[in-house]
Amino acid sequence: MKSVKFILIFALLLPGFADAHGVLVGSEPPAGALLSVSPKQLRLRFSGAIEPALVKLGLTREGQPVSLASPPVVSDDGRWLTAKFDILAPGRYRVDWAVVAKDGHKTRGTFEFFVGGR
Ligand SMILES: [Cu+2]
Repeated sequence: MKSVKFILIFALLLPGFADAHGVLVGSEPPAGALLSVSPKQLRLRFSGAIEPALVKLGLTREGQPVSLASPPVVSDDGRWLTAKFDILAPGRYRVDWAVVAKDGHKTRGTFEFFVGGR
């Protein structure tokens, strides 16, 4: 009986956590990746649908902004954010993202990946 109570409380404290919020659940390339060749695009996967009009995505190389080939695109289901860019020179890249989930929650984060090793 105790364990049932615990599960119920847990469920109430985290209503739809995995579904509703714009939590980053993965990316291509993944955080910390060491890539031997330039990726053609960057994809971010979110736990819930995000608002396409409120996406902020920045890419920098060694602190210098890298321009995207076109504005980032949000998939029809709202869970993928894709940005394309030209060939990336070797270096350390940092991705800064900020999104608003369909339920209004704002999330943001940052991660790095490396092209051409370190
Ligand atoms: Cu939410």
